[in-house]
Amino acid sequence: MARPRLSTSLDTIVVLTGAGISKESGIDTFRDKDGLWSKYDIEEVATIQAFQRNPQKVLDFYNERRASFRSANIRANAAHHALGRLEQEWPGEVIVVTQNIDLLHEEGGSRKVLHMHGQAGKIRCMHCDTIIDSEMELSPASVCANCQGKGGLRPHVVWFGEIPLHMDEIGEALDRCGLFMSIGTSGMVYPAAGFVQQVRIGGVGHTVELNMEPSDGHSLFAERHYGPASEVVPSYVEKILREGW
Ligand code: BV8
Repeated sequence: MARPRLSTSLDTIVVLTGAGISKESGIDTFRDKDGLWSKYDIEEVATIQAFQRNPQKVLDFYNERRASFRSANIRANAAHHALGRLEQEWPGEVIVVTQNIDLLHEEGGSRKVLHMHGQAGKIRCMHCDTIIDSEMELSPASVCANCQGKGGLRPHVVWFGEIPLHMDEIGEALDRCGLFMSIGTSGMVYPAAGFVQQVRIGGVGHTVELNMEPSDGHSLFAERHYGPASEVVPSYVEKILREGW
């Protein structure tokens, strides 16, 4: 494994996060033993085909998750706040690329957040492409306030088979970052799971995995620390602010 080069304060840091960073905030992950995909079938609730086949079932799945994110006891944890501190105190740019659809990074103080799989708090009309913040309960009978179209309102999330958001900006950041951190993701879903490879092949960055357990792509990372995000993330942020990587 190549020795990581010394960081410079001009380095851009890219942080990829997945459901594991929000687990300690009370949001279910997908693939842990009690995770969402142990209760729901991806093909039934998280594809465009599922929405076309049975929109009510898909909308009920997201209505329930959207409502759960709004409950008062879902708060940013120490890992989210540590990344907010990193953005405030690191002299270079810090970009959080999250697969998560919650707003806990923003609550933790991160300002540059790219939600590549969309956001639970937004809805999109498939007739006029309007995207708005909305807490409304969605149904196939819901009417778009912009175009008055019916049956086209969906959560603004990226389903399997759909192209993730902000891919050009993410790719450019991966190629120039000095540090790529991957936090709380199983490394099972592409293209996010392939970002570490892109940094190793096309970029110059040092690669670090911070997770509860080794992810699918753990061997691709130059440095790995395991444990709950609320512990490993603050201590790793402390280390890079003190001495770089
Ligand atoms: C696409 C919707 C084409 C919102 C989600 C190769 C290349 C490209 C595509 C593919 C490919 N192979 C297969 C594909 C297709 C597919 C795919 O990857 N399938 C998988 C199942 C094999 N990908 C797609 O369809 C994507 N689109 O490819 O378009 C394209 C692409 C690029 C350019 C042009 C064209 C679209 C994928 C997006 C699907 N939508 N979510 C929502 O409902 O939330 S994905 C869903 O999985 C969530 O977004 C979730 O975040 C994501 C990944 O899961 P994780 O976040 O990693 O969560 P998981 O539960 O799996 O793991 C949690 C981890 O945390 C575990 O490791 C655990 O140990 C750890 N953990 C737990 N507790 C803690 C912890 N860590 C720290 N502390 C703790 N306390």
